[in-house]
Amino acid sequence: METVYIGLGSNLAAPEQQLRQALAALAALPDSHWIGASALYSSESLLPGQPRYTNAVAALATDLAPLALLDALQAIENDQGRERLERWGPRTLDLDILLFGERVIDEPRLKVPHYHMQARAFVLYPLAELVPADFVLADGRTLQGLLDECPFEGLQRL
Ligand code: ROI
Repeated sequence: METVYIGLGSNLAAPEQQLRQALAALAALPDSHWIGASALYSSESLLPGQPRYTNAVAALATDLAPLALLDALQAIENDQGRERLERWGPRTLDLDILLFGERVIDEPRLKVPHYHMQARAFVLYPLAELVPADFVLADGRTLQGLLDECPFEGLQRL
């Protein structure tokens, strides 16, 4: 089994409820075991003019292959009414594979570690609740190093 970290985000249709429903769906994924989830965090959208986001990170142990996990996450997004209208648009639910064990994955549908995670407080601070303080990413960077570059400012722990 590999340990995977999944970023959750929502800024439409009762975001806290969307995240709680999604966490329950993640806990029920086949061939996987629940490890835990961070608190929920609220922050402004990185793109102006959108509602605030609620974000969290979940940890699972899984025997699913990366693309099978991605398919399962997209099915959960779709179940919760995700409509893919515009890239970066507001969404009922976004599920991103942040880290997949130690793997570096570079496929058209899936890049891991997730592209933007290194600079996003709403990913790094929840992730830091789930991993040891000396956690090292597949590319050698430490989580602490990323946190040092990424102010907590603007993030509200719910
Ligand atoms: N902003 C926040 N705070 N949280 C998100 O999950 C998020 N996701 C996005 C954009 C629009 C970039 N901004 C975000 O895709």
